[in-house]
Amino acid sequence: MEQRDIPRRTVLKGGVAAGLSGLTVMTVGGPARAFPGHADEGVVIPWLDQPAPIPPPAADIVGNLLRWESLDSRLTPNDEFFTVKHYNLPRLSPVDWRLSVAGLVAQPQTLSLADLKALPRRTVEFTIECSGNTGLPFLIGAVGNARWAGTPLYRVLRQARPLDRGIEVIFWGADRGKVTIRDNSGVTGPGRTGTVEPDSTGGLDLTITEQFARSMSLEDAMDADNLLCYEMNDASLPPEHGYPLRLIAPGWYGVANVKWLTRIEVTDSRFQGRFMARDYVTIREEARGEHAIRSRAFDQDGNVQPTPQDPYVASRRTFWENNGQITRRVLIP
Ligand SMILES: Nc1nc2c(c(=O)[nH]1)N[C@H]1C(S)=C(S)[C@@H](COP(=O)(O)O)O[C@H]1N2
Ligand SMILES: [Mo]
Repeated sequence: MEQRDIPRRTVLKGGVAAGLSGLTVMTVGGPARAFPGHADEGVVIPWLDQPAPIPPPAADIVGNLLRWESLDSRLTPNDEFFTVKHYNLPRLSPVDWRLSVAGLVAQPQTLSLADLKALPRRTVEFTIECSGNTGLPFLIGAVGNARWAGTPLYRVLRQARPLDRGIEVIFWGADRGKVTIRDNSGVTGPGRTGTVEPDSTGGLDLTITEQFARSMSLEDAMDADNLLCYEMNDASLPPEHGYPLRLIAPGWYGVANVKWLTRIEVTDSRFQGRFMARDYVTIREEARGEHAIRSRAFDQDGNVQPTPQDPYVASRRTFWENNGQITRRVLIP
C-alpha cells in the first residue's frame, strides 16, 4: 500500500461537520499509523462521520470515548478507556473501605481490600461495552477491552452461604444521585431510603435519592468468570473505573459491571431499582389494538397478590373483600 499523509485540511474539506475538531484523530498532529513500527504499512484514514460532540448534560455521565482511529493495541490503555458514571465519582479510601456480603446469607462477611487480595487471584480479558453504545449520535466509542484481575465472586458468595430462598444478588455501588419518579408509588424500598421531595412544578413527580445498584440471579452471579476486580491492565483500578473494587461480569453489558462496590446483598425477590427496571431496559412500541392490563402487588414478605383462580379468592361466596389481581382492557387507537 502506498503511504500517504492526509493533512488536516483535507479531512476538513472532506465534509466533516464543524465543531468536531476536539474529537478527530487529525488534531493530534501527524497521521496515525495503522501498524505502529511498520511505517511502510500505511496510515489510518479517519472516518468522515465523526461522532457529534457530547452534549453538556451527558458530558457529566459519559467521558473518554474511544477514538477508533487511535486504536493500535488489543488492550485499551486505562487512560483512554471510556467511562460512564450516572451519579457522583466516589473517592474511596482503601483504609476504611469494606465490602459487606449480607442479606439472606448464613455467614455475613465484611472484607477489606487486603482480605480480598489474599484470596485466590484470577485474570480475565473482557470487552466492556455500554448497551447505549451506537444508540445516540455522540455515543459510538463506549467500548474498551482490558485485562481484569481480582478474586472470583463465587468463592466469596459461597463463603457467605446464601440461604435456600435467596434467588437474587444485588450489587450496590457507593455512588448515589437524584432520580425523579413520575408518581409517588414505589418510593420506598432497598436503596431508596433517602429524602422524598415534591417536584418543583407542583405535580405528582417526586425526586428521591437512590444508590447505584444492579442485580442478577444467584445462579448467574455464581458463574466462575465473575470477578471482584481490583486491577485493570496490571494497575490498581483507577478511581473512574471503580476503585477500590468493581464487579467484572464477562458477557454482560457494561452496566452490570458495578463500580465502587460496597455491598453485595442476597434477596428473595427480583430487584426493581432504576438500572434494572427503568434504565438499561428496552421498551418497544406496542402494535395498536386491544390490550389487557393486570396489576400485581407483592407484600413485605414477597407474597404475590392472588390471581382470580386462587382458592383464597375463588372460594368466596360473598362479593366483599376481593383482594385478587384485577385485569382491565384498553384499546390503543
Ligand atoms: N457504581 C456504578 N457502576 C457502574 C456505573 C455507574 O454509574 N455506577 N455505570 C455502569 C455503566 S452504564 C457502564 S457502561 C460501565 C462503564 O464502565 P467504565 O466506566 O469502567 O468504562 O460501568 C457500569 N458500572
Ligand atoms: Mo452503560
